[in-house]
Amino acid sequence: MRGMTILPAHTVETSTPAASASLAPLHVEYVRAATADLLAQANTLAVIGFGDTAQTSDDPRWLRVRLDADGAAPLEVWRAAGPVTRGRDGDVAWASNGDYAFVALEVDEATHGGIADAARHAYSTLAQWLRRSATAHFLRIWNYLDAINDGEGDAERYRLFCAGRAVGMDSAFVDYPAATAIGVRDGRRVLQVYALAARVPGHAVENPRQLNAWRYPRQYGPSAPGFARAMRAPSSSPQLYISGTAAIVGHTSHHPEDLAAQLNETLANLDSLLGAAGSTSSLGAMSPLKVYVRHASDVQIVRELLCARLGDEVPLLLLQGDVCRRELLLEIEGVH
Ligand code: 3EB
Repeated sequence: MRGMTILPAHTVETSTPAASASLAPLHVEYVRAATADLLAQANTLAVIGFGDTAQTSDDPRWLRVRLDADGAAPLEVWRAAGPVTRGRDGDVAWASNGDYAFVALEVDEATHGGIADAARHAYSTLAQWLRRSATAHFLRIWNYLDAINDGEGDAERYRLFCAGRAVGMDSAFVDYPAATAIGVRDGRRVLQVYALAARVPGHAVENPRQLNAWRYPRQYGPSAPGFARAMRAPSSSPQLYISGTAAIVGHTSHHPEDLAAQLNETLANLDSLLGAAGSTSSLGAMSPLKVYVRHASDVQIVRELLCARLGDEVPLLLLQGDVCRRELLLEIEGVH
């Protein structure tokens, strides 16, 4: 978003949880259950399925992400305190309990002349929806697009996506939210964007080991990616939404082609991020992590290495997905 007037208010955030914190925390977990049973619960804000799960629903709270897991994936469920209302406004599927909202939409690239304009359209549509809602503040956004690394140089699809996203972000984005952008490989040129928003703004957190992504130098593309390394929720107990985190130190990818070294660097980045967020606990049973692994053949070894480093308590969801820089073999996100 270089050259634009909207800049995040925060740089490196090191303070303890803010006094404005006020919402009951959202509950995020991976479960093995029937979609219909989860959706039957009045406080269910979203249910996300992965890969070619047989489960499906017309409910706006249901979303399928087109990434395969190692074996049958659990469902990701978001639960709010108190009853959730839901609906569709045009292409936007939404659900809200008044404090938090889940919003999702899919944009066909062909109807927008490509990935850049599809991203612009997705972001301006979501921003417009949020502005009219009780939950105007983005906390966390996920972006899934086909063939993310196709195209050379500034014509790479990820860079085009970043350019369109930068245009589509408007005043709804006072701070950049935490985010994920991952490539799917099913040949469907449909951009999928979904988000968590809140009635009260969160606090963006940056990572002292990493350059703020929105300050990445020109070599990574004409539009720097607009996201924060993490977002502290405005919740009554501390909750951190961690962006996709990879083996980037400063702005440079480290250990190209070395899976184990990238994993260690990524874990060092996560440690540093938790420190910057003022977190007093390490990753554990209450820290569901999602791990994107570029090569299906690496998934099992990544699971083993992670269990060895983090213990068996941390809920892990491993997905085969393409990270936005070709040399990066894995990326980890999560809630803590
Ligand atoms: C990185 O640190 C790795 O463009 O929204 C991670 C999380 C990454 C979010 C995004 C990109 C995005 O730059 C890539």
